Amino acid sequence: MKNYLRKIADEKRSRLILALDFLRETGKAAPFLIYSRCRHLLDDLSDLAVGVKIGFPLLFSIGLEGLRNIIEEYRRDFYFIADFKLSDIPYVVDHTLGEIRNLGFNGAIIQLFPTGYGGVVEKHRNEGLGVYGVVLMSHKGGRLFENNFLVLLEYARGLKLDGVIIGATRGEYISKARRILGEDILIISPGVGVQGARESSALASGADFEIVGRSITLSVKPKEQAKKIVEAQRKVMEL
Ligand code: NUP
Repeated sequence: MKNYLRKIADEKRSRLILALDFLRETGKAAPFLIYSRCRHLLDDLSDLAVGVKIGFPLLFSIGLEGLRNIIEEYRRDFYFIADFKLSDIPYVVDHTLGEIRNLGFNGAIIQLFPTGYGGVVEKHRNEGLGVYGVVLMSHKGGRLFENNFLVLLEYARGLKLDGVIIGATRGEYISKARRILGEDILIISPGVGVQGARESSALASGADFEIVGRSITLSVKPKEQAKKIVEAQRKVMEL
């Protein structure tokens, strides 16, 4: 499934994944208005963003049917990643990944620290769902992740995940992970913009994709913001 992500990335000459969490109207406007703002944003970014990452904020804004419709309408333009921070017993994660695939998502992010996910990951990867594991979060104070960085990374490698999540704010860890993982497993980095990492800095450290949310979605000029980020990425990656 990650081949589809790579294909779109090459076509668009971009490494930008949009975190579609909050819009300027979130919490103030009716679901149908948020839904229509999402569509406008995705239309605006269709040449710039490669993927769209969706989690609880958008689910609570537009509901499951809203998500299903957005994915159905834009599945030819974007790679859709579900980010529901799964960290339950394998049975429940297995069920949830199945529902995520039924909704039309191309990939899903799971937490790795519960471990015990070998069979579940293999099953869903075989059925065509990309699985990405959190190795090091982007926020300050993720001390337990830091202390267990190498253990989580080795676990991710053993699971043959499609990719790992390492915060863009943690450039030195991205470089370390790249050296250990080689080229087979993608490194996807959130934390660009509002959380402090500069656009393209994660790519320069060795990441494959950057996840950007609020600095685009809350901007009054989202397309210009996205363009600025993608142009910086093109320079670093010589796209
Ligand atoms: O370590 C992580 N940091 C992080 O910000 C793992 C994540 N999945 N995210 C997600 O990336 C977070 O849930 C949000 O959807 C996005 C970053 O958004 P923003 O800070 O650019 O608005």
